[in-house]
Amino acid sequence: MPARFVLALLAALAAPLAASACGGGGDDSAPAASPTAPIDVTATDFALAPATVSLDAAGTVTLRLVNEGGTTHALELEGGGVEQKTSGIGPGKSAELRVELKPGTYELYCPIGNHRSLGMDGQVLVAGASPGSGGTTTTDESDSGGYGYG
Ligand SMILES: [Cu+2]
Repeated sequence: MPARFVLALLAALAAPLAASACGGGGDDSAPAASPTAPIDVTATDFALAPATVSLDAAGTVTLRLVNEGGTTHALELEGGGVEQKTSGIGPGKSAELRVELKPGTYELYCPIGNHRSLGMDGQVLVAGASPGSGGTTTTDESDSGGYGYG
């Protein structure tokens, strides 16, 4: 098989994937969030960003905690029988938490000290779950039409 034909074939196979991943924008330089890509959660003193992570499908996801604070932080995910956490992550370091998620709402927080009560508190919404109790009580209709991954 000529090499040129193989390349064309690969391009044809890859095109639908690229189109669905970036919404047909035609720009493959911007990484689009997908269920298999790590989801970055940045820790600072004392907040998580984003505090709310919305996923449009259940499945296995990797949450990556990036510690941009000045003290040790960690990331814990809890809910629906799941409870997993990273070990303590020093300033400037990161760690990944691979979790199997079902549709629903999970708590996401820093389990170190009283960091959660200081503001390192959030949630993960899977497959269209509504924000649970304790979250911000917005009645924003803008989240009905899709999910912004920034
Ligand atoms: Cu912390």
